Amino acid sequence: MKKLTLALFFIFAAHAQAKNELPTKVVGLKTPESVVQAKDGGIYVSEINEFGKDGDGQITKIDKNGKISIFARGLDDPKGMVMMNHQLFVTDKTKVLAIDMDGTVHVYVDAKAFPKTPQFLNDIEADSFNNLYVSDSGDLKSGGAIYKIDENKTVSTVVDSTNPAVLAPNGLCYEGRKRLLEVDFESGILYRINLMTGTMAEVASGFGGGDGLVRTKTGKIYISDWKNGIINQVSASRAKLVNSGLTSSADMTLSQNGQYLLVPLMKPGELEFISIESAIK
Ligand SMILES: [Ca+2]
Ligand SMILES: [Ca+2]
Repeated sequence: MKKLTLALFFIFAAHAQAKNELPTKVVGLKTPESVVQAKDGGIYVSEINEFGKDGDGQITKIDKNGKISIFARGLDDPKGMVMMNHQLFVTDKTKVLAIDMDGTVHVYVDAKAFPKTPQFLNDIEADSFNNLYVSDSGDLKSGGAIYKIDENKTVSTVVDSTNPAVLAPNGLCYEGRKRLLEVDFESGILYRINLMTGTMAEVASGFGGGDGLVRTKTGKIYISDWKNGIINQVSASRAKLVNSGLTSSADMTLSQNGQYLLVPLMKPGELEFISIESAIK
């Protein structure tokens, strides 16, 4: 605990601190991949730590007062996260975990529950009907899939690589009306998937190593590009650059107040807070 306090700290912008707002940066994280902010303001960050090493992954929590603690430990390579019904759901290699709000970790579905053994579970999203959606990025170039996990923990295939548009699905975002947005890490194409039929329609392209996918209340869509360290906005059917100079910008989220993109920078081990207003140039 002492070590963690020393290793991790906030960097506040003077004006942000005065207004008791979010910090601008958290440093000292261990290969952070994904972040979510709960309704109570608590921020959870998944940390892979060493890639491919089991047991060293963890979830760090930053509470609304800026207090940092390890929320759950003993994970393998945790990645995407989503809150649903007061539990935090996390993808971890070939399984999905459910973590109670006291940090107790349960296996929600294991590798055997999937129609085909997953290779690289990545993002996870919830709809308003207690269903979860998870992307399998395959070998990060091809062979991926997207699965649905219903409230009875039955796993079914939404799309798989029999569809040539499916290479390495990564970021997911439920749009409502049984439609799921998905960005592919290999092709950099944003798709809208009809969850009733499994059909995929191209929305926009040019997102490089598309990773985090965020949709604001007013319908603006932002996508982080892990390979190029940039953030784009969807503008018509193209990628429009809104932020650059990042490194391995991974699965970002929108702050609860809608004013910041919270962006994990995987290799530098940082969580960057980017004001939406400053992101729009
Ligand atoms: Ca690990
Ligand atoms: Ca991801």
